[in-house]
Amino acid sequence: MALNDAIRLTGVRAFGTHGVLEAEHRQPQEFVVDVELLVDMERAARTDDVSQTVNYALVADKIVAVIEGEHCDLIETLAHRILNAIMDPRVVSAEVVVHKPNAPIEHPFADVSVSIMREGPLFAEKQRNYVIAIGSNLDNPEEHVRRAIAELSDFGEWVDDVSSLYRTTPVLAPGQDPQPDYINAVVSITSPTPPMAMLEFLHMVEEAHGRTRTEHWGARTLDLDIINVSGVVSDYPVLMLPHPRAHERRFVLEPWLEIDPLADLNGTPISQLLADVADQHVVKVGFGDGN
Ligand code: PH2
Ligand code: MG
Ligand code: MG
Repeated sequence: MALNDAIRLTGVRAFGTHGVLEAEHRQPQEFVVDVELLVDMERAARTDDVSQTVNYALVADKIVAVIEGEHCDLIETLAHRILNAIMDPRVVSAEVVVHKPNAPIEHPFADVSVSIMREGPLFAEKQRNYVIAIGSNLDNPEEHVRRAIAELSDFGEWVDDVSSLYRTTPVLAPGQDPQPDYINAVVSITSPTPPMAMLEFLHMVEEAHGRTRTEHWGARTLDLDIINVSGVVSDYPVLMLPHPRAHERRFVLEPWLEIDPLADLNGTPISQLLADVADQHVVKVGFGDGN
């Protein structure tokens, strides 16, 4: 990951009524904002696609909307509002500087500003609960699934719970060629690893199992999908959270329910979601820990 790539947008100017003094509430004055967004640009550069990065024109729109919006007394508050407005799942970290060049200061001065910095929601290091779905339907699938579970702990991830293994009928796209049955399981992990780093790590484990990506939803030796991360919501195409198809997959919901009977997806209990997918075929074949 190229976590130090940066977008800098400086000198965004607009008028607002922010300030402690009564006169400032009535008479708009100028605020100037600089932002620095660390955004991994590798994918955007490779695809030349603006949706893979942060669109700076939209960032400027959001900054101006906050400056022209609801009054606050402090530029500290303004900086926080701007930071919240421009935060995006793609942002590794963001710095916001708010200048108030005509602040009511009774002495000659050049500038006054505040700056704040935050890590982005998918990059911040804090303890999180990961729900990870495991699947395999090639070259001794049970073995791939059991080994993958062991490897997560070997690499230092704290695996809290492991479901049974389930033999499941492939859920395929219309017209897709038939595939062998899958072995699926779900594990829960508590980890300080940020979601984007976890995604890279899981891809590395998939690759070590000889995973190749030729066909969409093709048969595979190992698939490790992040289903849920402490309820974090992301519409970043590289890592959508919670997993956008989990709610309609019995092969995910049933093992997950086994290890967390109270789990929900976007507020709907998974026990309830399971009722709608009862026609999909899954059968328990054993425990992930080998017992
Ligand atoms: N994974 C898919 C597509 N279909 N079907 C089953 N039963 N199990 C899977 O893990 C699975 C699938 C794409 O990841
Ligand atoms: Mg998958
Ligand atoms: Mg996958």
